[in-house]
Amino acid sequence: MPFHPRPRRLAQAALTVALALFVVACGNHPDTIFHHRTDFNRDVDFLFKILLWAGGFVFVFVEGILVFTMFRFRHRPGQAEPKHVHGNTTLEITWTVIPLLILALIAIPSIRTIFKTEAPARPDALQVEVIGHQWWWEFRYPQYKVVTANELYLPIGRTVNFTLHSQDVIHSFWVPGLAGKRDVIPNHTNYLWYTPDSTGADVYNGACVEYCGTNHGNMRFKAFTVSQADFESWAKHQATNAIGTPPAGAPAAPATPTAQASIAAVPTPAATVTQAGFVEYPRDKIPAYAVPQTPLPAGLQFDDALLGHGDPANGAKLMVGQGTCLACHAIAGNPMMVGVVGPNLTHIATRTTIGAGLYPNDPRHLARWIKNARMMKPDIVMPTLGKGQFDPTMKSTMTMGLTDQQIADIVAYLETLK
Ligand code: HEC
Ligand SMILES: [Cu+2]
Repeated sequence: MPFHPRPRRLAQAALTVALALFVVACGNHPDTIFHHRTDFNRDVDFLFKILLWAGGFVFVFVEGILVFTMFRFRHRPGQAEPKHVHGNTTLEITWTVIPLLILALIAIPSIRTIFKTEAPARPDALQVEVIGHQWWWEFRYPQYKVVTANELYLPIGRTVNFTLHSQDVIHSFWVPGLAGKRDVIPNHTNYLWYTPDSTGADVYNGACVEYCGTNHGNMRFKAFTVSQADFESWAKHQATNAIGTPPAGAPAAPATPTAQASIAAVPTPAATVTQAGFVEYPRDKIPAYAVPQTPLPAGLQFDDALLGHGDPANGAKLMVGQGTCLACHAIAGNPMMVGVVGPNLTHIATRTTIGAGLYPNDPRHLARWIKNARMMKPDIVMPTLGKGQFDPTMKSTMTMGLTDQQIADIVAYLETLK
């Protein structure tokens, strides 16, 4: 039987697919760029609409003339060949001037928006340094002396000026719900500023959008927009040391303790004192779209019964000892923990995710992360540390390594770093 393509059926199917894509793309997805939650997105949206309408008008007009011509001047039986014409100055000027006007119409607001968004941020802006690492984000708030990772807090109504650097390769920084993307380039500083202005606190997903290696797709982050008061409170808290904060009334720790003395003084979980009210975005208010759903790798076992009974004091010791965590991680207040290779862990317990937005930050995930981070996120710098674990990057088995009990102790300690 010969094959008869059915153009009408095909056209119907194509239209359905196109409509479905349109609905998905323009729907109210939380990560859509069509949110108007910053001056930046509003300006870009204004441009987008001008382009859409101007382009739409040109399309309908040109196609209309085309279709009209096709029917009106089609060949009819017995018709003589029409007259051939060459050159028509009026027509040519007209069809040069009209596109010129359309381009001018587009260019003026485009250039205005480019100049506006490329201009330096207002001097009183909140400064946030963004440092891209393979494959996580470092965030620094120099005005508040805060260093954190993978989770941004932004005050509503205050302009934030991002200074973008990369530690290694080219990344790109994007929170679609808040503003456009901007490249994060080594040995070069880029800037991006905008003012979150949503009426309520909100959570946004961010991601790296410039291919940067194996885990490019696992280089995510979150942005929490909160009230200015909550932001101040959060920042004040983040600037404190979660460890060794003297309980109310206790004498302050010596300004420059010797390394040995401070390790001994480290594990005082009960002493985590929070003067500030707002410490983190309430976890029960985080919408589902901002909670990571990455499944745990099959074959990575951990004795979960140990969790919740770990010894934080021993965990703190392991981190600067056998665990080797000190080589890469910093915990403010512990002079031994000053590593800069990995994320700052000073207030790790106030973050909702680990591994750059890949997993929820809870004891189950933390324990497995410490046991075999490279199974959780391939080829990262953080080594496989669990005893007897196979390191998929080194292709070797850890004979020394940490036992589940030791890992449970470390988790217990990390959980105190509120
Ligand atoms: C050789 C360096 C290195 C060592 C040693 C190391 N880490 Fe890491 N760690 C990293 C890097 C790099 C990351 C970020 C990985 C990523 O998300 O791509 C990380 C991520 C983490 C995270 C998640 C942080 C976040 O905000 O996402 C935790 C928790 C963590 N490490 C704990 C530990 C503990 C506990 C130890 C010691 C038992 C340890 N690490 C040893 C390099 C290291
Ligand atoms: Cu990246």
